[in-house]
Amino acid sequence: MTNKNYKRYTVTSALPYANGPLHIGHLAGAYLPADIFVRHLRLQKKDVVYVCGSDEHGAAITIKAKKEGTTPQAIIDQYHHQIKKSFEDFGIAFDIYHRTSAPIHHDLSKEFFLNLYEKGEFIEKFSDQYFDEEFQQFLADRYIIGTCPNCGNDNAYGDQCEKCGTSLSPTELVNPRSTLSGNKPILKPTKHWYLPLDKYQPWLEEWLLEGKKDSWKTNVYGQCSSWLKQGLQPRSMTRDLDWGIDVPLMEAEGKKLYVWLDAPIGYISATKQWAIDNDKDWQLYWKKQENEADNSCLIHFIGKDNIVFHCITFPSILNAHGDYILPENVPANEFLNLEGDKLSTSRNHAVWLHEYLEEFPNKQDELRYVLTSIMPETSDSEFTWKDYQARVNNELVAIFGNFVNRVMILMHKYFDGKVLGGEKLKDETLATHIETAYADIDKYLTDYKFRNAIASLMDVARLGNKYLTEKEPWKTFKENPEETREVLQNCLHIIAHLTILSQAFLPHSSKKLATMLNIAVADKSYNEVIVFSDGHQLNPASLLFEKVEDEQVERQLAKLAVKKEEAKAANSPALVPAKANISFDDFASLDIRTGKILTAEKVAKTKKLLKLTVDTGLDQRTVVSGIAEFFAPESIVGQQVSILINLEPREIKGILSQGMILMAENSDGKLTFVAPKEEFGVGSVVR
Ligand code: B3M
Ligand code: ZN
Repeated sequence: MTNKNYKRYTVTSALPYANGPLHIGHLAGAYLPADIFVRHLRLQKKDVVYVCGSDEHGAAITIKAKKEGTTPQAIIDQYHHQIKKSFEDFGIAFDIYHRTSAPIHHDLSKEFFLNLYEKGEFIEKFSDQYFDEEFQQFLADRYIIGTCPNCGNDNAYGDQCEKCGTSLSPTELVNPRSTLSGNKPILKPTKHWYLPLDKYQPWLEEWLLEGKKDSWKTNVYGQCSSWLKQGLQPRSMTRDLDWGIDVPLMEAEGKKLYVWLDAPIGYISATKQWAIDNDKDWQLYWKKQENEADNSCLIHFIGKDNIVFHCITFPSILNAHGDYILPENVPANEFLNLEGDKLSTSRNHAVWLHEYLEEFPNKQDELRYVLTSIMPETSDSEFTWKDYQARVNNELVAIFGNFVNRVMILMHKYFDGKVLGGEKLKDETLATHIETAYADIDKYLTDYKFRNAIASLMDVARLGNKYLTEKEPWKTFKENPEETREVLQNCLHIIAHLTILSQAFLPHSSKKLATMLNIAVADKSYNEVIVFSDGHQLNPASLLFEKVEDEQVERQLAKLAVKKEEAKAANSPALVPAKANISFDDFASLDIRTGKILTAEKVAKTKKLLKLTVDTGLDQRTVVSGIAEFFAPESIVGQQVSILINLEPREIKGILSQGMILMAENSDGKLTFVAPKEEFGVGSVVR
């Protein structure tokens, strides 16, 4: 990795849309890895700024507002605060959590647009865009869905297929439909400003394909190179929308900046705001410095659906602007699944962070631990509650917690919790192991291998637990209390190292450890050895981690099952509303009989119609019925039916139809005969 020699770091996590709460997939994807990475840098005393914020523009917001019958402003206010709180609760240590509705962000985004505009970078063109006639609205991005021409996903958006990651323009969708009316949209001309990605392609090939071959993760590099192979197209940077940042041109009244133009600029405006609040110079973190060696190292943590925007579009914009540094790395994660199924906000198949904390109060680190251990670093991975339970119980509780607890209890039992002074571990093997752990964790984190890194942390706890079990200091105390003390103090040193090492991964637990050890550990860097003074008094032992019981797992599984049922009910097409009441006489006037189909044939030149001869008991009559798409003529000869025989005869396609066959239609549009179940004979009255 080339990250090592930088003086300064600018780390970003994807700005979540402020249109819903956060779930475990968000945390595992773009926030937990970044947080660990940043904490690790800070522990090395590096100069780092870590920024994030709510993405408050784009169709994601307006669609949500429409769905809830409220305003975009109300939506972003609600979710911005909820999301911010979840991040705080889980210890995601941003230097600032900003929002893209802030004026400073609007200003900077307009400045970027104008900078490129004045350089003549944009292609201005009128083109035909989809328009919903019923709603009198152009259909940008998520307002239009259709089939992805690349992977066949039926629900690809107008700007991107989230299944295969390809960036699209609406006219590339097969079978486009409006998400407003469901109708097929029409094409209408409108003017927009396009970023000429095709023109930047040669530069991207050099900067990315050649420059990042060895340093970027293969899942990220692979996606980028496949897009570049396909050849890039100009992308419109403006939209016909009424929510977002105004395009700062007179002739563009009513148009807004594309959300994927402004959102990544949100990283920069957040840094600007942070700099104002903290008396810093934001330009050190974003602008090219006179001496290249002084440039900050820019790293974007994201989920895989955001790769194209962070690896192709945003770098192209930064490069076209010219004053800005480019990302050194974009360590995107793949997706996390839940109990064998994709996480889904719309189907409510998720573990929401705020709900988790209601059920597992103060157990942030347990979730951080499990999610880091199964992080979808190179391929999709799977969260299950059983696995959560197993990792908490067998690793955090049985190894880490158990080790710490036994040492603390024995220290109090034998030595009143008083430590003798002395700096070091008096066991060479242990010391070497621990030194290796520091080096391994550093190497893994530099390579964005979070799973390996947290396994190395757990190995230190495992080492201590094993050492304690082998030495059995409780057996030596009577005859050789010196030895007991030495073993336990060695263990205390291991706990001190665990306290430092777990700061990046399990910050809440690290604090608990520090409290037990009675040491101030906040902001301890890796290089600071914890030294106990002579007679240092330990605090009483407290439980570091608690077992997850079977009932808790079952409750979570049951909860998911309920959500699944609710979502099914909510997402199933609405039932046809009830009709107005009729009188009994109205009903009695209907003459419905049992009958039997004698012959059936297709009505020429129609798709839907069958000509039937029906025995009603009273007569044999002709009925034209619209069921040809569901039943082959030969398959229904002999079928019992209910037939309304006193319906006014009607001529259909030149055939006189005398009556109506009763059919039921379900929400899938499937038809079935409403008829006696047993052989019943014709002519019976239905009432
Ligand atoms: N809000 C998309 C997302 O939440 C988008 C990320 C912006 S990062 C600049 O997936
Ligand atoms: Zn696709």
